[in-house]
Amino acid sequence: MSRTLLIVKPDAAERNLIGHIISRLEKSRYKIVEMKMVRLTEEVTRKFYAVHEGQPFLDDLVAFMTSGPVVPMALEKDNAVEDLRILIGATNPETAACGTIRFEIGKNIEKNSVHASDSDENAAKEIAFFF
Ligand code: 3AN
Repeated sequence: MSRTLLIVKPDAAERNLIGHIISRLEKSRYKIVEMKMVRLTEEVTRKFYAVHEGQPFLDDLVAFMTSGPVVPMALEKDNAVEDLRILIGATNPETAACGTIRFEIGKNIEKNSVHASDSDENAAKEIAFFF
């Protein structure tokens, strides 16, 4: 078993899609081991996205992620990180594979509905960041 972190982003929470995302996760055999609804501050969001420091999209991303509540959750499953990246699809919903969560409900590259850790190392860091 391994763990990963998923965040339901403000665009999905605002459209009442939290339950839908949880259902997709549970049907894909993820066990929710931690979960909470939080309103992120600018400071916390900049810390979370520190790897994107200097990127032209960072200010917009921070504004978006602080625009409404988000739902971080720690998820457990075999091969949790890799399988979740497949389930959510590419960063840009326009190029995300058919059937992925971002293909299904993502609006654009910024409002792409969910975040998921991209490595086991980052998953451990991101879970510790929120829980
Ligand atoms: P992913 O969420 O697929 O791991 P990252 O970590 O490269 O993608 O990017 C983090 C977040 O930053 C994305 N989820 C997206 O909201 C935003 N983002 C990434 N690249 C761009 C871009 N070129 N323009 C606007 N927003 C972006």
